Amino acid sequence: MLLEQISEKLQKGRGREVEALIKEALASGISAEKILNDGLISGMGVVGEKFKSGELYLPEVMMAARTMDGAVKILKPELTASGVEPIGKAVICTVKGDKHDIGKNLVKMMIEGAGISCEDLGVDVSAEKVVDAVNKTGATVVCLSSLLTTTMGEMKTVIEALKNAGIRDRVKVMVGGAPLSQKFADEIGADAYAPDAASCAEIAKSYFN
Ligand code: B1M
Repeated sequence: MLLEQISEKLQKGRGREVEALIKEALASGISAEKILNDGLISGMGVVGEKFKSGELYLPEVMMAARTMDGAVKILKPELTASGVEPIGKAVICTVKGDKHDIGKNLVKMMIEGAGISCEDLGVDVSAEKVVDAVNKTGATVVCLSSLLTTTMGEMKTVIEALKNAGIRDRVKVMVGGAPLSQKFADEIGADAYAPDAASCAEIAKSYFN
């Protein structure tokens, strides 16, 4: 019931009400993972469907996105471990042309929660910037996010740029985002496809064992 309410209020962009409901849900013993998956992410899914069908417009989607940001901040301490020595380094970004960052931010949070330090390059990031960041940080995992069918191809551009810079073999390239699939990841020569933030953190962690 509380999770349904969280989903519904998120769809309406009611930030304060969502935050109060989340606190109530946590206090009643519902896990942060369940609130994230069955309340917030499922609510954003409905927003996407309604946007597609023309029932919601861009400003309403932006309100929901802002609400999601605030909600995730409340859950962050529950979802991440702190004070642990990092087991490795990753860089993460949303690829060039794409400004969606909610999924990327969740992935970053879960990766850090798995004990991996993660340099966030932000959104709309060129392949050259990814190469620079790998060289500067010495990261051995690169996480790329894309939410648009029109920007998925940029992931291949990043992989090519890593090859051209002679550092492809030094890094594992992981890709994710709603329009992606394992098939696409295989086609572009990525090392892994992660359908969600939790599995991304799990796969990334396995590279350091
Ligand atoms: Co946009 N948008 N949007 N949008 N938006 C989609 C993606 C869309 C599917 C909506 C729709 O039509 N149904 C559609 C894309 C259609 C297509 O490509 N075929 C779309 C469109 C068209 C657009 C614009 C072009 C609209 C316009 O301007 N006319 C525009 C593009 C701007 C740009 O990027 N250049 C645009 C803008 C926006 C807002 C700014 C309003 C806002 C983004 C706010 C923000 O991110 N700060 C927004 C939103 C919120 C969405 C929807 C509704 C929700 C996305 C989201 O945050 N989901 C989305 C519809 C949908 O996806 N159903 C939509 C919640 C999030 C937790 O899930 O990001 O999938 P997700 O992340 C998951 C997994 O995918 C995975 O883990 C995450 C958590 O488990 N994952 C990774 C993600 N990244 C990963 C990286 C990894 C691993 C796993 O690394 C290895």
